[in-house]
Amino acid sequence: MSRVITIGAAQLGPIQKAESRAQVVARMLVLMHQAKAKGCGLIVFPELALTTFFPRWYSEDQDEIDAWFEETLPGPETEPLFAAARELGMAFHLGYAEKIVEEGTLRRFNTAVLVDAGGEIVAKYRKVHLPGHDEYDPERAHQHLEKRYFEVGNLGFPVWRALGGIVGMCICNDRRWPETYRVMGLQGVELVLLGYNTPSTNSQSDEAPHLRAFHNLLSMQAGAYQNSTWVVGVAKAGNEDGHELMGGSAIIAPTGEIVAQCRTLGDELVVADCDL
Ligand code: CDV
Repeated sequence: MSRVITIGAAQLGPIQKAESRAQVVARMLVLMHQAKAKGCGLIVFPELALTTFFPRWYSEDQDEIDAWFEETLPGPETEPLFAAARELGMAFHLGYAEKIVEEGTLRRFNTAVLVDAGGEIVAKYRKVHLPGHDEYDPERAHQHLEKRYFEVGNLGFPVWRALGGIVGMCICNDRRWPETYRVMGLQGVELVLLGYNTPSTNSQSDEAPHLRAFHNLLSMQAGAYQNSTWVVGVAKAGNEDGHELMGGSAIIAPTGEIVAQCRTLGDELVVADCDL
């Protein structure tokens, strides 16, 4: 028996440091309506989708840092996404910076949620593999301060019975590690959702952009094939304040084949009918 869900991979083009959440959410709503017109039951947005990729900027000012984080979800600026899910009857996956008090301790994570078509958060994942460094590094063309701004995720790699199947999530650098998919594979995962912000170049090596794009797809296609799962990998792409992020957002079948892929570095929706 087939269980088909139509999925939209909603790549976001660049978000500049000065751009507001309201501006970004307006772009996301356009993509949600496009997805609805194409029959999507789920739309997938990137890692840290609501702002520029702020870990490239060093700061010692905690107020300045906290301005990148969400203390509530939905909050006043993100509520329109939840309202659109309810109005359109469409689930969404969203990456964001989470600031939360847990057991009396203030904590910050690089997080993703799955929101169902009723606008309820039904699954939450916190990034485990945090790349980069925790102090200012003058050798780098851009900083990558995830180790400064986030704690390692404390939820493991669970799966959820949702959307008529078994769904898992991971975030960006997690996609490069076989155990990410394997832990979910051993729980029977059928659909892995992930967002990424990946620089097109590495200022510490001479790796060419085409090789980095190959590694992006290699990791996700291998994870899909070796665990017989759909993988939906969605980029935030393009030039953010002078720094290039790769695109290449893709919907990958359990065979390892790419069935839909973005061609631009801007806001772009690609869609596939995914039989779980
Ligand atoms: N946001 C990320 O986790 N980016 C890493 C880069 C820094 C290599 C990635 O694995 O794509």
